[in-house]
Amino acid sequence: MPLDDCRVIELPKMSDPRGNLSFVESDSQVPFAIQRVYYVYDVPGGTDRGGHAHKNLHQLIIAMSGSFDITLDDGKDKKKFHLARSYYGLYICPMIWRTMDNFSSGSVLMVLASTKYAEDDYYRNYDAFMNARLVK
Ligand code: T46
Repeated sequence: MPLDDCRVIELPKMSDPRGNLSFVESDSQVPFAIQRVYYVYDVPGGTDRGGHAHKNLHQLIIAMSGSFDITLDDGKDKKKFHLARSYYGLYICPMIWRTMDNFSSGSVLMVLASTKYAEDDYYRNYDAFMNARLVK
């Protein structure tokens, strides 16, 4: 799938003087059924994460707190996104190499994912990812 299929999705925001509320439902705000939620936190300053692609996984990444950058690469083009609001999510389709950096102090990166964890869904080697890209 091309990089253009990845996009920032604006989530519903129920604005309220008591505090705002946003929500995500399977096959509604996201184009997949959600099977897993995980989150990354306590990231030391200057750390890079990611450096892999998924064969079949669809994901939505939300900055629940703080901010960070995500760079997406489909083997041809690259695009960088800055996530800083919990009512925006970055949808990432399969076969996209991603790296995350520039985490602010106290940031929390949450991911809604279309499948349970499976290590064999990963390309953790860029050359292997590029070879697979060429045959797809
Ligand atoms: C991604 C980015 C945004 C599990 O056991 N279960 C899980 O659900 C996940 C996601 C990871 N793990 C294990 C696998 C590794 O031993 O946790 C360890 C750290 O995972 P990783 O180095 O892949 O973490 P990140 O932050 O580089 O990447 C993660 C996701 O793996 C990946 O799908 O897109 O967040």
